[in-house]
Amino acid sequence: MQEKAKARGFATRAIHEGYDPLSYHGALNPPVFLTSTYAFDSADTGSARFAGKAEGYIYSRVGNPTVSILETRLAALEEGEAALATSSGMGALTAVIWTLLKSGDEIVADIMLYGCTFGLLEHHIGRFGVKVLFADLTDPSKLKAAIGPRTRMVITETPSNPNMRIIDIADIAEICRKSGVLLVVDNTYCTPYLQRPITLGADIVVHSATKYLGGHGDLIAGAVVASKAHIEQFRFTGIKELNGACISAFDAFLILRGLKTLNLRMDRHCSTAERLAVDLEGHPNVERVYYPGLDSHPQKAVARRQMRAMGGMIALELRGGLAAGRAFMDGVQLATRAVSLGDAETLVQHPASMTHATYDPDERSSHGFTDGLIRLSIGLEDYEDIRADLMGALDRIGR
Ligand code: 7XF
Repeated sequence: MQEKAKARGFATRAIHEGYDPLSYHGALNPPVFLTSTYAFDSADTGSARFAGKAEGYIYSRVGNPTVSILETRLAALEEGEAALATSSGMGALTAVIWTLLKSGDEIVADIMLYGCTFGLLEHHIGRFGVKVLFADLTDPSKLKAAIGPRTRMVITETPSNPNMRIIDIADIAEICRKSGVLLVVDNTYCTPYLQRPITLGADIVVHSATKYLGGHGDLIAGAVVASKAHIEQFRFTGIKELNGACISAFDAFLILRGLKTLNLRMDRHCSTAERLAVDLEGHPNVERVYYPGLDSHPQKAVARRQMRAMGGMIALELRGGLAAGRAFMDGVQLATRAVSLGDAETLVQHPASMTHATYDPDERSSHGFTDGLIRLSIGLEDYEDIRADLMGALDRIGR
């Protein structure tokens, strides 16, 4: 299966992997199995399934045929052995952490993470006896220094939400491997079309499928891709008994639909963002643009090595800081003021007061992002229209 999956191109896998219409009455699209439970043909069958001695579905918290198709497809796209779909990106991450760690264990995490991932690690997981050290993973020597005898897991995103730092996955994977530590990479910003962390040495990939994988802003979901053995544990311990974060069959169907156009959408997000980053950098009211495709980005060489294209997310700081940023946000007319990302619509938000409000002001400065930072998720509208909207809002600041 893996060999066959790798032999086919990305788009072909995104459209076909894991589903044969002829096994479902010829239906071009997979059926949505809206069922919570499954009939056993005998008491013996039921107990054998519970004991893991017979194949077959038991209950939709641990498996559902529509969800299985999505899981097969995601594993093929990430080039991992297996996948688990979850009810949210946070559900994916907590299934991994709660399954693998116990009191006394340590995590090393990059200093810049999605706000609720940071909230979990900084404010909550300590209550369960798990210690978290934050290190700037753009510098691999800092990772080496942070790993100790109790470290079990390293967690990072690249590019980091919201300020687009790039972590060299192959480099830190090598350090993790030598130290016997698991590397977890949140691949939400890139999707497997732009970057495949497992092929670079990561052990576990997590996603918010709410974003580009679904692609249409109509669902909340997540996923984990890892070895078969890990996925079994995440399914039967993480989801079944620890967090219960199972995905609905209908959301799995919507993601399968979204995946059919993932490469086309990503190409468009990336090509528009690449042009807009240059335009924004040239505007007199812009202090700084964070986008790995720009020559001004400090880790552009690493980005070019590990990413197919530079993604659809841009962060920027305006001359005039927070007040200018707020005026810019209020000045857009086509872009939507909203959190989340990866949708057809261009979205604009203010991390310090929205997605990353879990970082207090001191944490924001020590973890390296400013109160004035504005984040853009570049949509699929015509480049000229997005450009006119963003440039118009920039022109109007302070007028
Ligand atoms: O649980 P979710 O599906 O919302 O996913 C959590 C999550 C995990 N990893 C990354 C890199 C994410 O960006 C997210 C969700 N981020 C949204 C955002 O940054 O706009 C959430 C809106 S508050």
